[in-house]
Amino acid sequence: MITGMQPRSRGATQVHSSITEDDSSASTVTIGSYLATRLEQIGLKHHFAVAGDYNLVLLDQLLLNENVRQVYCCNELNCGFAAEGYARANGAAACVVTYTVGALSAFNALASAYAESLPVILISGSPNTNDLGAHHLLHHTLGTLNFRYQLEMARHITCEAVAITHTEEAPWLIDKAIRAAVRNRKPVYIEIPCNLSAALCSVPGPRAALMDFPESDPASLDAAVDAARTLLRRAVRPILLAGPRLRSYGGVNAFLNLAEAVGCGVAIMPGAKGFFPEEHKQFIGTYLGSVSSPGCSELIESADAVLAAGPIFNDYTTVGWSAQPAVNKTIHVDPDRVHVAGVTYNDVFLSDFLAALAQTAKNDPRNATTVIEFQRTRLECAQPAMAEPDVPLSRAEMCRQIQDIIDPNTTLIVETGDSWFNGFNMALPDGAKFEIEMQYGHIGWSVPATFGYALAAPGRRIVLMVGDGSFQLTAQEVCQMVRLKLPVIIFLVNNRGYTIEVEIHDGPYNNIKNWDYAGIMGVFNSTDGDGLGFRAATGKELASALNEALAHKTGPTLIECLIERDDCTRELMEWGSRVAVANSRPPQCA
Ligand code: DPX
Ligand code: MG
Repeated sequence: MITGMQPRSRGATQVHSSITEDDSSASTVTIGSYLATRLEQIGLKHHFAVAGDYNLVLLDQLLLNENVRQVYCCNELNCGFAAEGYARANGAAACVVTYTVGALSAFNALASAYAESLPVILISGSPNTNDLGAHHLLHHTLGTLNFRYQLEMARHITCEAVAITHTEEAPWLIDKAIRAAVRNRKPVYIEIPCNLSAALCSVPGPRAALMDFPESDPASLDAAVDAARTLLRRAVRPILLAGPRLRSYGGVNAFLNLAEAVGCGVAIMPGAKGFFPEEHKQFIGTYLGSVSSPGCSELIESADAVLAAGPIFNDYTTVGWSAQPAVNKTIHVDPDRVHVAGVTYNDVFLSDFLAALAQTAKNDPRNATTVIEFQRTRLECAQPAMAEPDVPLSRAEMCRQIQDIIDPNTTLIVETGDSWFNGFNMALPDGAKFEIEMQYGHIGWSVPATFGYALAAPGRRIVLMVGDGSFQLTAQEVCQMVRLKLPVIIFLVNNRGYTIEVEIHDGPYNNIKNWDYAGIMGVFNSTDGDGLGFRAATGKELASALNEALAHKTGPTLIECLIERDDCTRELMEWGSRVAVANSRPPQCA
């Protein structure tokens, strides 16, 4: 997979490609073929697509490259989310849609990729270049003569948006966009007119040109490392906190090295679950203010130095602005700058900073105070007891059984809703992974994202926890898991409504129409699919469905878990009430 912001040499060698860099036997290729080669060069084995007449020739061109397989989605929102999920496992992704009717739906998923720092390349077909100056009204547009609006809209949700209008410019513009995505770990947009996809342009150059990561400013890096080292050395009770941006910006390994060099307690933010081994002796839990895992928030809040690597402190993660380490004791490591006790060091990249600080910290005495305190004060949580097999299924029993199937090869994907909190409480053995879309929080994200992730990680056991309300947004993408025979296990939590919203602010709008979720698999199977659907109303039924799911390798298994509407986590209730208070603050007088 591709990882972000690696030093120059490492970044270039991590890409897998079957392409030889100096294959210059032909001097021209089609623009579509150029694009396909570039996608292959940055490590993609698949791209996602929904067909439309503005992109059909482009899709033909992309099909000619057999190393980057074309995968279809039911709609463009799902197509974008499938790519977003693929990028989580593979490091980058691409999706191809048609003009406006397709692209505007995909924009929502592209915004998710922006918020979650994932390099997703959205490619949209667009009108024939001859129509631009010919005063032609075109289908799939706003019915005006303006064909620039899509590009302009894309600029707000990408780090680079380009529209190809001439063949000669195509290589430069395609490279400009792809390089920006790879460097910045953000989505980009490329618009290709329908009559240019098969037009000729120059052959692609070496892939290294796409992977030239910028380096930190040496003086700024040294100053930031010195300041951070001083703060950590002076601290009696230092803590390290892993944040959600750590992986995107290539800092996971350096963070582990730093943690071991400093020797202190290490917590994770919920969006960083899986970025630090939970079985590590320095691990002290998940920090989420008053709903942190036992013993964790007390240590963070009483620490005198907190190094937060790639954190996102928003209203949700600070639990309605009630929990955030004080600036004067925080080393806040952003993707491209570092703040030490309120002083900002610009042009310092996260992976460079963590690696340099780890190297320096090895020369300092280790400080295990917060680890020792955690071990002294932690509450030993009792393993939840198995429920009576025939009593109605509870959330706790559902989670107990899901926990049992999480092995080192599992990726647990959790959707917005109480599935977040159920997921936070799961213990991850070393090797297990966790995916969450906590910054953007678009319900329905998880179904197509799981589809994309499963394609990119074929050897892993993929487990999804998704609520009924979320599932109703993007349910049809399960049919693509059926189509490609992906053995994903889906726990569909049917609590008859938007329970998280019930906890924040209840009303009739939180009730949803019930579906026959288990039965939906028959619809998707039709005559040729092999998905399984089960409904579990008791622990015994869940255990039996789970056994079938684990043995089933030729398609997804959906297990509808029937839960009482108000059977939610304690953490959701506490978090929901605090977020509700923050949301309802009256306007401040000037
Ligand atoms: C909404 C949310 O059933 O989960 O566990 O029952 O809450 P829980 P469900 O999937 O319901 C989800 C629901 C309606 N959020 O509780 S979290 C508002 C919302 C959003 N994204 C979009 N629309 C509305 N987050 C696209
Ligand atoms: Mg629900």
